[in-house]
Amino acid sequence: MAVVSRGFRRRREPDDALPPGQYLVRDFPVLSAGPTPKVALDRWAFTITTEAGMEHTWTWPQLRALPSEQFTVDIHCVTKWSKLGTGWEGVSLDTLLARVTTGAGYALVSSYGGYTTNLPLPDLRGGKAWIAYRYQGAELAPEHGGPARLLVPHLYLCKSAKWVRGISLHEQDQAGFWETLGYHMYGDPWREQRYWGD
Ligand SMILES: Nc1nc2c(c(=O)[nH]1)N[C@H]1C(S)=C(S)[C@@H](COP(=O)(O)O)O[C@H]1N2
Ligand SMILES: [Mo]
Repeated sequence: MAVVSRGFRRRREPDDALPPGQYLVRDFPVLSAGPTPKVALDRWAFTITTEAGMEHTWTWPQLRALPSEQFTVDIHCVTKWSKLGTGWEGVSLDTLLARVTTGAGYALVSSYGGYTTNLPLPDLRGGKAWIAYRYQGAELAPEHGGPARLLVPHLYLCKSAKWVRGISLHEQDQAGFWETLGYHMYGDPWREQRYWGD
């Protein structure tokens, strides 16, 4: 390991970690398009539905029994706040999708409460997306999506559906809630894809 004196140590510049147009926050803002739904854990289920209509469902105990990962990621909201180094625990979508046979290219994610959001299926694979149920060492708070939310931190946070209920797979991309209202179909923070046409 190189020994570098304090004066010469190159500090991590905020610009390296912050996508264009974003600013840092210390708190964790809550952005919900409606009320926080109450989901009893004994009635909670998560379902992946393929383009052929095949359903794969996990109950809460089944989800929690799967191998989980702890991961630290930066999150970026389309309304321009970013939070660096947030710590989570959850099940990788790779683990869930391993059971699923599909040739679909797109995913439409839906939540308890009715929220939806869309993204390409490859963005859920390769260690880039999780069903997260713990945040900073505690069970995920209801206002942040507890009992479980999707977390896809390489895209704007509107793709990270709180109170996630299921994912349906499709051959065509279908706009979700904010995407229908003019937000970007893909939403890459590093290319500042906030709205249609960005
Ligand atoms: N179910 C649901 N998920 C959602 C939303 C929502 O309104 N409902 N808002 C999205 C948006 S636009 C953002 S920025 C993040 C906010 O997550 P937070 O409230 O935990 O900060 O959740 C996303 N997931
Ligand atoms: Mo957002």
